[in-house]
Amino acid sequence: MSRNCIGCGAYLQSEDKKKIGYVPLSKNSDAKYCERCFKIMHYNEKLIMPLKNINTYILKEIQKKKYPVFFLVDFLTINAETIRTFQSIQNEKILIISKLDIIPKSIKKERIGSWLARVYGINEDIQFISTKKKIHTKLVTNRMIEKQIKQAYILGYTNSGKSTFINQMCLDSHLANTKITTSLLPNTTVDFIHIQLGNSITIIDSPGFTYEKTIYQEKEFNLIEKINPKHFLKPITYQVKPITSILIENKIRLNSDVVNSFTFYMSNALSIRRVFEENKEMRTLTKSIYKLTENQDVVIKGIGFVHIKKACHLSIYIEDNDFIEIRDSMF
Ligand SMILES: Nc1nc2c(ncn2[C@@H]2O[C@H](COP(=O)(O)OP(=O)(O)OP(=O)(O)O)[C@@H](O)[C@H]2O)c(=O)[nH]1
Ligand SMILES: [Mg+2]
Repeated sequence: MSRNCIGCGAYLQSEDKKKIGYVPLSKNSDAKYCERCFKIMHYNEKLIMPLKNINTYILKEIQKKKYPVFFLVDFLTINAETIRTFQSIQNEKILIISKLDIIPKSIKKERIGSWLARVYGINEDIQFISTKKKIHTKLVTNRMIEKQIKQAYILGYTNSGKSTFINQMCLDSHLANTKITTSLLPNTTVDFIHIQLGNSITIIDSPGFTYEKTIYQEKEFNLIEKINPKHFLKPITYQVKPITSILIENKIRLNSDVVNSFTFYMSNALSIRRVFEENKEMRTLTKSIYKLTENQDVVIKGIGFVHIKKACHLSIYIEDNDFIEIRDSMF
């Protein structure tokens, strides 16, 4: 009988250790979890399975069934790519801003809603949740009951908190005692997982959409962990002059041609420091110059954004321009 891992959704197999769903033959007959999930859960091992063409696979699958979609995006990963993916979904859908607990208290939810409509043209219903703080974790099940929906997908980019949210739904409902694997690293869930909450509701967890490119390499576990904030964000402001630049993790350098103010909205675990513009240590990065008007944000895809107060010519040194997006600020 074919079985899937209840932690990540992979089909359990004992043929290829390097592929998803592997479980040693000796354990195959009664295993519920694959070896990778077992190691992540019990030994906190850092195991990433790169998934090929996952975005296309997800979009194709959800089109077949047309079930409603609850799409999670956390505050720091609202960007043109994540929103484009949300907008490409034809199913009935709701945008959920997850990890509400990391959003600085100074930013009001209403402001985020109107800004999303203005900058990204989001006209759909938007909701906020925090699984960590147990805020609105019954939102999906309540909606489903109210609208008599029997099946729904939980979608979102990798690490947006889908599986953690579903595990909480199971705890809340007392109707399913299963535990999906969650972790700080990307691609934890590798296939769809159907969770039956009692007789009337099925929640479907999904593999996360992945970015076309990422600023970290596959094995930069330390950096990947730092990017994901564990607590609420403390925005940090730097007053800058043209002779100084700000360097983020030796990967991105920002320089303004006028005296300016940069406020960083990204994980406080990341290294952000001042360097002299003449410093040669970043020679390998490519420089591009952007003309910014007053109060714009520079988005660094997958990491967060920097609020730039004054109009300027902003030089950005980075490995690839695709990580950068300039947008009107919510401030
Ligand atoms: N601060 C905060 N962190 C959260 C919250 N929900 C989930 N996380 C963390 O976000 C990380 C990713 O969570 P997952 O549930 O594995 O994310 P996912 O969307 O299922 O990721 P994939 O399976 O890779 O697509 C984990 O380290 C979680 O602990 C939340 O409400 N607040
Ligand atoms: Mg998951």
